[in-house]
Amino acid sequence: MHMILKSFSWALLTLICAIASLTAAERPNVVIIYGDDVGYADVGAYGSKLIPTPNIDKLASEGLMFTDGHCSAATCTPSRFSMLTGIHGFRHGVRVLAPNAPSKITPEMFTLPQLFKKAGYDTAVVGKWHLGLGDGKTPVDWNGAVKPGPLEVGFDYCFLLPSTNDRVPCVYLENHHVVGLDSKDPLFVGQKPEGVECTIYPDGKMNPAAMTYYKSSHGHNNSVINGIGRIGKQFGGKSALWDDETMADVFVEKTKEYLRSRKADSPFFLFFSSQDIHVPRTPHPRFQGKSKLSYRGDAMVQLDWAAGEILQTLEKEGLADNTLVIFSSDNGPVYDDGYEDGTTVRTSTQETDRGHDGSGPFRGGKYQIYEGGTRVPFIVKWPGHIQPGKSAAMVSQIDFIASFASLLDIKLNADQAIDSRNVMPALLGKSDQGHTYMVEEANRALALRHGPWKYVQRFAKRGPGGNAGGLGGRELYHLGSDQGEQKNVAAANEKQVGAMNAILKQLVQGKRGLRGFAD
Ligand code: NG6
Ligand code: CA
Repeated sequence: MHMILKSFSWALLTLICAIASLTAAERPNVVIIYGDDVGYADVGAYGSKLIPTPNIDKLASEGLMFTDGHCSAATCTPSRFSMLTGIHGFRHGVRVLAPNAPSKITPEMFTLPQLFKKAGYDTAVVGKWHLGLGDGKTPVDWNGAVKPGPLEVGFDYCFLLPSTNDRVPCVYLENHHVVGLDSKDPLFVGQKPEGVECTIYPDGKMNPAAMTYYKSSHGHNNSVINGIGRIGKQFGGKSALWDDETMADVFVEKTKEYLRSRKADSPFFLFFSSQDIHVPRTPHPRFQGKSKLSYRGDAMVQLDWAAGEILQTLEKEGLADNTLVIFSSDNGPVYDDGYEDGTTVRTSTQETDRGHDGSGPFRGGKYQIYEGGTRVPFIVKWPGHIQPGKSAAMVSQIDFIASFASLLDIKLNADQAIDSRNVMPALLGKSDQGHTYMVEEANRALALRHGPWKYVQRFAKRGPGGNAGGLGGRELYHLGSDQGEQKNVAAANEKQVGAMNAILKQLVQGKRGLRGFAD
């Protein structure tokens, strides 16, 4: 009897363990650590020699490092929009947003955090948003509840840099409210109602001397806040101003608080969206001089530190074993991007940061349709589930929704996340096959990757998502033999150009999205 009981309880225990591990395996925590303007070769593991990134390198050595991993566009807003909705930005005319822009994600769209919520996850975003706030019908009330925003599109918690660090308002937003706002100094963005008294910041155009941190070379010269000229006008909200040099510390601390409050049996999705290494680059003094470059390299050291803090916190809290971590970026590298921070060094043939080329072997960077614009560091780690190594599979962040839907066994409707396709086998390293075709977006240009070929179509005015996109020139590159996109072979391969043009047209005009086509 005793023996029977013993073996029965053993069997029961095994069963419970099996269910528990099955549940854990089916529902890992998911953390996306997202850099801003981090290029392919800004990470040591991807070739950077002058910027130490030991924490991201360790992640790369413990996970799967993609060498053909992409964000969907060469700028922030469309990339983030695509990652969170699984829809290409050009379908909704998504471009870099102004400080006061309304939410680009609208209530009828299905989002990545909503997918996780369907699977019982808690969801959070900490850091840069830049996807717009408010419904566009009534102006956002920065002194009241700022919404709709992340909480209305699937996140349970948010702590945000509302737009970009070079745009106003220079305040943090926690859930619906600006942090540390004093009602006696109300906050306005764009313009101030007449008769209301609040702090007036220097205007960079009239008062360039106010830009004491560094000068703006172009564009960034509206409100000067913390000695830095910004895009857009802010009035009031002085008590709520962020401190640029401690922004990384603040985001890391908020993230740690979030991770410490997690329970082992309840999965979570965390989107850590760093402002590094976007301009104005303002690394904390303890990181200044830590790379062999200038502000840009030091900001990357700061991002690596932040990634390390998050990864160590996962370890300390006992969460690491069941957490799938992704490290990537929203677009390729840029050097001088509007501030005289001394980053850009120009030679007659190249623009780099003291010889450091953040796109590595690829051409171009941020804003551009060449590979450097969207081919970014892309690392996925999930202990026990992903064999460490490298993968050449072509994958994109736009596929996260369909891929996690497959992992979590959730069915997407045909009209949800229409451009997102399941590449989970590639993300887990179970297959070395990524997509056979993929669309890349940049300013006034689209590209189609297909096998070894890349076809680029430029538009005279706006992209096809806007109106009247007149046709510009066509380019064709054979990435198999010319990964640096140096030789446009369109003229010699008219048939290939025609075929790819036809596919791209179908993909762009088709209402069923990329998922509606056989891969
Ligand atoms: C550009 C800004 C640039 C940056 C970019 C958006 C100027 C001259 N340049 O318009 O500094 O803010 O928009 O970057 O204003 S992104 O990473 O958010 O897409
Ligand atoms: Ca960016």
